[in-house]
Amino acid sequence: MPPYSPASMNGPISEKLFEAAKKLIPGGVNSPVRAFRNVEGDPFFVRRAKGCRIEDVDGRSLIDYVCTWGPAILGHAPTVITNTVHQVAKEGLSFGIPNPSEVEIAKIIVEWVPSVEKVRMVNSGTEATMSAIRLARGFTGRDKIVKFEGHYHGHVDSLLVAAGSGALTHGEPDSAGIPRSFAAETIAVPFNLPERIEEVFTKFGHEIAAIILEPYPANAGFILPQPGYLELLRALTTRHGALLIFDEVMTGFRLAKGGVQELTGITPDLTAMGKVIGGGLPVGAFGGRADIMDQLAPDGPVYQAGTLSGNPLAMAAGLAQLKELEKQNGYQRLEAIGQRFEKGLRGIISEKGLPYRLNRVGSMWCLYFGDSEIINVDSVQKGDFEAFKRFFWASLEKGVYLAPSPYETGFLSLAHSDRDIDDTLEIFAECLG
Ligand code: KE4
Repeated sequence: MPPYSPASMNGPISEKLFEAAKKLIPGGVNSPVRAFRNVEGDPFFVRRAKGCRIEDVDGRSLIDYVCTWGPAILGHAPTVITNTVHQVAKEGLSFGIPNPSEVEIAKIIVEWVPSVEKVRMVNSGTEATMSAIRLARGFTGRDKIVKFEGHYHGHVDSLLVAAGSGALTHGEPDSAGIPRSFAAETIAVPFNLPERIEEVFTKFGHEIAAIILEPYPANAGFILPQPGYLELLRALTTRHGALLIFDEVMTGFRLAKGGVQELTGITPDLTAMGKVIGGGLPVGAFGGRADIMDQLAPDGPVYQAGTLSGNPLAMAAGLAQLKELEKQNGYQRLEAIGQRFEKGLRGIISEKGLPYRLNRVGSMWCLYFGDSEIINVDSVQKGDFEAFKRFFWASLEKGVYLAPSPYETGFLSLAHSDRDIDDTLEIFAECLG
């Protein structure tokens, strides 16, 4: 087993920057998962990124499988987006007044996502899920929200209960600073256990405003719903007059034009979106049934707002990305890239007789260092995190950047060529087992 190295591998400029950053920014980072705490090292700093590669400030070039946590589906800094942003920026950066690109992106989202009849743009995935649950509470007049352990919906007070992603990393599933009264209105249950969610609805059905979930949970690795489970959630919410909210901030526009709801044919009442629709700029969105969305101000009583919501630059970047995905037949090509990656990695695992599991759908994947069936975050936590850490550092040392946590999903982009995938698999063969 190659020993894993602490971040002594970071170059001198990264080290200096991190020392300075820690004096100015909490933990030296603007988002906790970037702090490399789950791999017990220090983060490096990036100077530039292009295609499937990132270059750190000390000149080290890495093949990137994090893709800025999902948005870089075409790869980093695609010319079609950077050229568009340059052009549009000359006309203005933000107006705070309606602009044509807001209508254009809303049209595409409504066309692509089966359940969305109306959509509102915001500036992050967190804003999207926060607004969606407020809207669900306003529409139903109920207070309780049901979520699943290990599902992460951004840092929303009501949803940082038994959360995934960075919250798991810091071993504080429930964040400090959340009033007990807030957490009391959130019911967290294990995913993929039908009897548990049925119990909740038997007990609280008439008080539940909505279930919110990641339909393919991607903040505790990458988990798939058991057959019939999403259908059960749809039936329970319909029967009890609660709403079904799909958090597709990660999966939306990544796994298909219409995300998981297109792949599964399950129609939620509301959908939270983000990442890919921003083309790398800050964007989120939430949308769904018109009768629900019309409850939003200024037409309805549910208030929601944002200075930079729908700003022309972010809309232009998102539009350029979505149109290019369609033009390049992106989802089909991503599936082919995913198949090459999966076939190669499965070959390595079986050749070495490693007790590991690999989940992949399209361009999202996760390698689990353990052989228990992965049905929810409890099964993920049984994994061998030491083996993950060794793999992370060994891969980084050889030029492959993976998410610095076993709770995160890996991504592929249209910029990952056959050569990049084959080079990566060669490195994985050296670093695994
Ligand atoms: P943002 O507020 O970070 O834009 O989106 C929150 C969010 C909501 N819903 C889902 C399913 C998400 O995955 C996210 C954010 N994803 C994490 C990655 N696991 C972002 C990385 C980070 O926190 O820095």
